[in-house]
Amino acid sequence: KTTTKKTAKKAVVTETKAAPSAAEVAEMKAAVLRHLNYTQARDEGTATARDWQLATSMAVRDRVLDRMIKTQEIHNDANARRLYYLSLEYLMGRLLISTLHNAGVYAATRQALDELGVDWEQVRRAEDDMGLGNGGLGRLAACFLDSLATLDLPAIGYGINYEFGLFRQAFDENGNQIEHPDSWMIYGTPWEFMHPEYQQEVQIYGHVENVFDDQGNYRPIWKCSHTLVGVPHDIPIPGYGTETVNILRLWTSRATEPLDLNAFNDGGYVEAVRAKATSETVSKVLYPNDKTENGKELRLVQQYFFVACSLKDIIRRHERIEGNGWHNFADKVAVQLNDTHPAIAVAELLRILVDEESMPWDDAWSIVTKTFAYTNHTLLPEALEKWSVPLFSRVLPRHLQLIYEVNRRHLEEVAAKWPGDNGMLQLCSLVEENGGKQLRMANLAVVGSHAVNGVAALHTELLKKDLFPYFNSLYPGKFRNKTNGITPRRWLVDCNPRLSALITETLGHEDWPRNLDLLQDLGKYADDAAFQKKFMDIKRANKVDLAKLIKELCDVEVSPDALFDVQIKRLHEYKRQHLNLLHIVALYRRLLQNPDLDVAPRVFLFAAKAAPGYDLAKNIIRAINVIGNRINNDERVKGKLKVVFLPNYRVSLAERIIPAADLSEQISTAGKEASGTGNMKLALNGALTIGTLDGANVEIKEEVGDDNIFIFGMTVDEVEALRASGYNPWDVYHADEELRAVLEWIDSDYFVPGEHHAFGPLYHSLLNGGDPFMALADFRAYSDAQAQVDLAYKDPQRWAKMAILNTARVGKFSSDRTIREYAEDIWNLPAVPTK
Ligand code: B1H
Repeated sequence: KTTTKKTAKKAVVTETKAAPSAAEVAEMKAAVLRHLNYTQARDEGTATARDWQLATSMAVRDRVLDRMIKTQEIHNDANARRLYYLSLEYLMGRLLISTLHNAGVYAATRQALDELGVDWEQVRRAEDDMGLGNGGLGRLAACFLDSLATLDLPAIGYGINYEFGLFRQAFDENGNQIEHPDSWMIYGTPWEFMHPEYQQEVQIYGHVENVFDDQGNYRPIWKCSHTLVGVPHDIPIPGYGTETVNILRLWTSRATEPLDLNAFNDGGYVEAVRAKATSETVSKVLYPNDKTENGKELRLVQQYFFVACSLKDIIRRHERIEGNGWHNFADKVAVQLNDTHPAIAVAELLRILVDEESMPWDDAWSIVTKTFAYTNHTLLPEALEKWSVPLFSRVLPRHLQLIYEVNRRHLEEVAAKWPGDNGMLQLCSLVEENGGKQLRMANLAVVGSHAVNGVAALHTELLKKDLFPYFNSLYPGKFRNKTNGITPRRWLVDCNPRLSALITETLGHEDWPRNLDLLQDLGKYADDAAFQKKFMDIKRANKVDLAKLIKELCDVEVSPDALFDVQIKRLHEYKRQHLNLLHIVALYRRLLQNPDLDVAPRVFLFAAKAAPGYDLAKNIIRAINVIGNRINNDERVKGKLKVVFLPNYRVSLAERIIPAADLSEQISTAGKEASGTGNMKLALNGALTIGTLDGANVEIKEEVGDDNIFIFGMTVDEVEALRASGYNPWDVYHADEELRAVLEWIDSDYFVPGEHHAFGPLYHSLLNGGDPFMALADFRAYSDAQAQVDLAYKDPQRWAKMAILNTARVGKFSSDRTIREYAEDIWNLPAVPTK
C-alpha cells in the first residue's frame, strides 16, 4: 500500500516548541529523499509507509553515526573506565522516535515529512518493535542504556541478537492466547551494523584432560569439542541533549567454517550444512518464560555464548590500549550482571586468568570480584537459576571444576565464621545437594561480585533479611539498594507529546527531561482550575486516541469519559490479574442487582502475555476475555462497564496506553514484586495508583503522599503472619457472601454456555489450590479501595489535583537518578563529556 496524504488532526496543545530552522528541515528532506532513492530504491510515488520509515530512520541514523564514532574515539583516547552491562534481554521497542528526539531532530524531521506529504502516523506504525526481552527486566536494561548515554557515561551493553524476539500474541475465538513467531528482522533493520572484523570464537562442550605443561606442571586442559562464532551487531544509543552515542553490541551466532570440509569431502554435504544450522540456533530465539527457566541446555549455551564473546571483546579492547594490562583491568572495566543470567561470567573470567594467563588463584579472584557487580530482580524461588550438575558438566566441564574450587575456598570462609555449623555450609554452598546436585547461580553471583543490589528499598531489605541473611553477615556492606527508574524521554517526551508540551509551556523551560525533579514546580498549579482543565483535557485527548485503537484492535466501543483503569504487565499469579477480575465480576453483579447503583463508568483495560507453558496464566487470560465479552455485550450495564484485553502487549502498545490511563493497577501480593516499573511510567503520566505496599509502590507513596494514592491490603508482615498461622482460602470464601457468589458464578457455565468449569484451573487455584498469592484474603480491602477510587473520580477537581501531583512528584523515578547512584556507589564511573 502506498501512503496517502495525511489527514490533519486537531491537537489540544501543539506538539513541539521552537520551530526548526528552514535549513534544518531542507537538509532532513534531502536526506530522507536520498535514502528513499538510493537505499530503498524507491521514488516518492511508489514508496510505502515502510519505505518512508526506513528512509527516515537512515537519515537520522547518519547523524547519530558521526557522533557514535566520535564518542568512541573520545572514550578510547581518554582511556576511560567503562561500564559493561551484560543482559540476556533488551526490550528496546521502536527506535525511530527516540532516536529523533535524542538526536535533536524530531521537529525538523516531522516538518520535513509534512512538507513531503507523508503521513507521520503511518510511518511511526510501520516500525516493528525490537522486542528482545520479556518484561520489566529487559525494559529496565533499555532505560538504563538511555540514561547512561544521556549522562555521558562510557558504557557498552552486551546481549544476544535474537532472530525471534518475544512471541506475538493473538487470541482465538475462544479467548485463548495464541503465540506467533516474532520475525522482527526478517527484512533487516536499519539500526544494526554488523562488524565481522570483531567476531569472536567461543569453545564449548568437550572434556578436561590433565597434562604436563612445558614447565613440568600438571595442568587441567579443556579439550573442547565445539566452536561457535559470535558476530557483533552494533546499535547506536544516543543520549538526550548530549553528543554522546554509546553502543549496544548484540551477538549473532555463526558456525566456525561455512561448511565442515571433512563431512563435505565424505559426501556428507547435507550433514555439513545441518551442523552449521545447529550452531546458528544459539541466537535464534528469546526464551519467553519471564521468571521460570527450567534447565534447558540451549539456554545455558546462550548464556555462555554471549558472556564468552563479550568478555573476549572487553579484553580485546583493554589489551589494544594497555597491552597485557591485567594489573589495571579492574580499574578500567566494570561489569554489571543483569540478574544471574550472565553469572557464568564469573567463572569464565576466572578461567581466562587462571588457565590461559596462568595467574595465581588469589590474584585472579581479586580481579574477578573487583570487576563484577550483580543485580537481583526477584525473590521468587522458581526464578532463582539453578543448573543441574550433569548438564552443566557436559556443556562447561572446566567451568564446573573452577566453580567447585571457588566453592571449596568459599566454604572455608563460611566455616571460619560459623565453626561447626553444617546447616550454614549447606545454605551458603554454591552447590545444592538435595535431590540431584545443582549449581546455584545466585550464590555464585553474590560470591563473585563486590556489590549486590536489589531494585527497590523493600526488595533490598527482603533480600538481606530473607533470601541472603547469611551472605549479608558474611559480607557486611556488599548489599545495597538501587531503586529502579524509567527514562522520562521515552516515557513522557516521546509517548505523551501533549503533556510534554504543557509541561514545557508551564515551566517555561525544556530542562525537565534531563532533570525530572524539576517537575516539582508543577505542584504549584495543582489547585489552579485553568491548569487542571488543560491537564485533564490532555488526558481526555489521549483517551480518545486510545479508544480509537481499542475499536480498531478489539472492536469494542469505549467512552473517553469513563475511568480508564489499566493493568498492563506480564500475566503472573503473583501480579494478581485475577484479583482485578474478581472485583470486575463483583461490580458487574452489583450493577445487575441494583441498576441505579451510582458508579462512575469504567473501562477495565488489560494487556499481558503469558509464558506459553504457563497454563493457569493462560486460563486467566481466557477468563478475562470471555467474561469481558459477556459484560461488553450486556445491554443492562451499557455505558457503565467495559472490559478490554488488548492483544500483543509490547513497548509500543504501552506507549499508547500509559498516556491515556486514569488508574494504575499495582496489586501484587506484598513482598512478591521486586520493584515494578510500569507503576512509575503510569504515575508520571498522571495516572493514580491503586496498589499494595509492595516493591516501588512503597516509594511512590512516599513521594506522592498518602492522599494521592490508593493503598490497600496486607503488608509483607501481615502476609507472612497469615501464612504462618495457616492460611485457608475457604475461610474467606465462607465469610464473604459476595466473594462466594462471584467465585461460584465464574465456575458456572454462565459465561461460557455449554462448557462446564471453563475456568476450573483458576477456581481451583484460588480454593483447593490454597490461593498461593492470597487474592481472596485481599479481596475485600481491594474492593473497598476501588470504592474510594470511584468516589474520587466523581469529584473531577479532586481527581485532577491528585493526577497533577502524581506527575509533579515522581521525579525520583527517572532512571537518570538510578544510574547516577550505580555510577557513584557501585561502578565508580566518571562521566566523559563529548561536547
Ligand atoms: C524481573 C525477572 C526475570 N525479575 C527470569 N525477574 C527471566 C527472571 O527469562 N528469565 O528467565 C526473565 C525475567 N524479571 C522483574 O524485574 C521484576 O519482576 C520487576 O518487579 C522489576 O521491576 C523488574 C526490573 O527490575
